[in-house]
Amino acid sequence: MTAVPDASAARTRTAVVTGASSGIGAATARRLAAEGYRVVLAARRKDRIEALAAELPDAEAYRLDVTDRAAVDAFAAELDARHDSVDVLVNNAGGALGADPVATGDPADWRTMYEVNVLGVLNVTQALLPALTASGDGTVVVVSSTAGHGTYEGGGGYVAAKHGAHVIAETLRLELCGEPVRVIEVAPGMVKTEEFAATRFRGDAAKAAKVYEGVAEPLTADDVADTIGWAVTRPAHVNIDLLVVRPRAQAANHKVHRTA
Ligand code: 8X3
Repeated sequence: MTAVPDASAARTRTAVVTGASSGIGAATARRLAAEGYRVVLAARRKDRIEALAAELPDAEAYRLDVTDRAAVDAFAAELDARHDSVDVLVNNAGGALGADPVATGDPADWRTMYEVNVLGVLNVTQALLPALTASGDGTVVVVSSTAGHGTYEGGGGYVAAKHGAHVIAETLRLELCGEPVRVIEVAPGMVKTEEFAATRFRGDAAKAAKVYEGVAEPLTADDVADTIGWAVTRPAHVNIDLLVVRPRAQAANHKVHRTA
């Protein structure tokens, strides 16, 4: 594995990972811990992140709903009060609800997806930006999706929200040009995690399984964490603007090779 940039410096570098209770978030927390970061695991399910934190050499769990701005501000204030540095923020919390056509999609689902995938990223990024800037070498990662770069039938609200996450990354990078903060967007395609499709289809295991049916090797959470770990550990002057990662069997969101 590659070394954390400026690994010769005495201080330990800290990475905050949202949505760290499972899937890509948990895998990213493990990966950054392996790279030598102190990891702050943030998620709604405290039992899960506490269990993961206990496995890692230097980690702590913080119960956080990224859509709750007051809670996010309190989180940032607590890190600040402890004089904790924040060197890396991985905005991973997000998800899909439903796969209905635009004609029949539930506006409540669209709102929820906008809140977590867009306003969640905005909340945590705004709250931690002063600390990231003060670190002198900060990195903001936005885990978007290939759904942030193209659309597909039934994608509806999720595609709209992930386009929003992509726009945050693009705009923030422009606005921070000249500041010591990189903005990296990682856009995964089909990733088989225990929860993404199950959540999207509200626990309907058959519908969730259909997403990956006949796909020999969808990406795993570790595959995506590997790309995040790589991008974050490039030298400070190297900004990986956008990293799109898909399984070989998926040439586009609507073009997936499936065996019979
Ligand atoms: C997940 C990719 O194709 O399910 O972010 O929208 S997709």
